[in-house]
Amino acid sequence: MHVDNIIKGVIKSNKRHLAKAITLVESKSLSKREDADKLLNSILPYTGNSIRLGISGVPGVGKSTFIESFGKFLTSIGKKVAVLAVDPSSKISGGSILGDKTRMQELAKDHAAFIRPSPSDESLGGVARKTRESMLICESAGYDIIIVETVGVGQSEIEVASMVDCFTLLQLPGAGDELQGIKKGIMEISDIILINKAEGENIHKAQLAKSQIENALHILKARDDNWMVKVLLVSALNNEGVERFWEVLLHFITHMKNGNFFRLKRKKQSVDWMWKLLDEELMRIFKSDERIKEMLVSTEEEVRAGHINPASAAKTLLDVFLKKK
Ligand SMILES: Nc1nc2c(ncn2[C@@H]2O[C@H](COP(=O)(O)OP(=O)(O)O)[C@@H](O)[C@H]2O)c(=O)[nH]1
Ligand SMILES: [Mg+2]
Repeated sequence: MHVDNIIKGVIKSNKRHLAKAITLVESKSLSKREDADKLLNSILPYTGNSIRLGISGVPGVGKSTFIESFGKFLTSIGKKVAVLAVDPSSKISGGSILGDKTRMQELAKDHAAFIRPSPSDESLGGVARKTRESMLICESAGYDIIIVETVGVGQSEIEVASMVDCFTLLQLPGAGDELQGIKKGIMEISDIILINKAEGENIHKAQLAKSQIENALHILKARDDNWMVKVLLVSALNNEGVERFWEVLLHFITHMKNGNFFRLKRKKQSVDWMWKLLDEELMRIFKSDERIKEMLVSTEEEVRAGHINPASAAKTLLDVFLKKK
């Protein structure tokens, strides 16, 4: 299919074209990349109008179940929802725990929903880039809410937090988790915290977790945007707390827009992204330079052996790269 047709289809919100457009930006071929860039430039005027929501948490906490429940709620009130996954594990497992569609079967059947699993065979950096681009494509196709699901292990949630308007963390009821969250610095980047599986005999534990987390949040330093992080109890399985989450999410967005933080955050994210791409590309060019390739192994070895200090090794490599030597 010609890229111009794909563009037209995406803007008309045709799901088949949307899927093709995402496949295009996911492609590794350089010739496809030109088409992908053309597509991204063409759709740019149609982007920026949705709510970008990140959902994170440890495997098994109930992210997919929650997204399905929340997604169905959203379509029931007339919203269009797109779900994308950032799943660094898909590279290893070949299949994706996040893209596990069996958990979103209902939502997948919904005409107003679009679900796309994480591209497999990719580094985290690659997945993050593709997810950002896919997010923009879904926006231009008129999706009101874009949900990015990521597994709560290490760097992937930082990546996702830096591409969304609202970062929501799912926690399990019970002690320990909340403290772990603080240690890893996830609390600092979370705008809303949901304690999932808060039903039946879990309720008491969930309430305890809620107050522990709230106490922990008080200790964190005040945020630049003055938002007070909300902690809610939900049961994704029983569709409980989903509507309340929507209210809080809207409240958060309004808060951010009123204080002019919303635009600032997105602008900062765009500029940060540009720098990130520049960093990556410069590094790629550096490492693929013939003379650098020749020197790299031996230079590393000399640094390791303590024969040259790291600073002068770096300087020599740069000088060679910049053809000063
Ligand atoms: N009891 C209970 N189980 C849940 C709830 N949400 C999810 N689960 C279960 O927890 C397991 C993991 O859910 P899943 O959505 O795949 O978690 P993910 O790995 O975070 O995406 C599944 O067996 C779900 O049925 C909930 O609110 N209550
Ligand atoms: Mg999942």
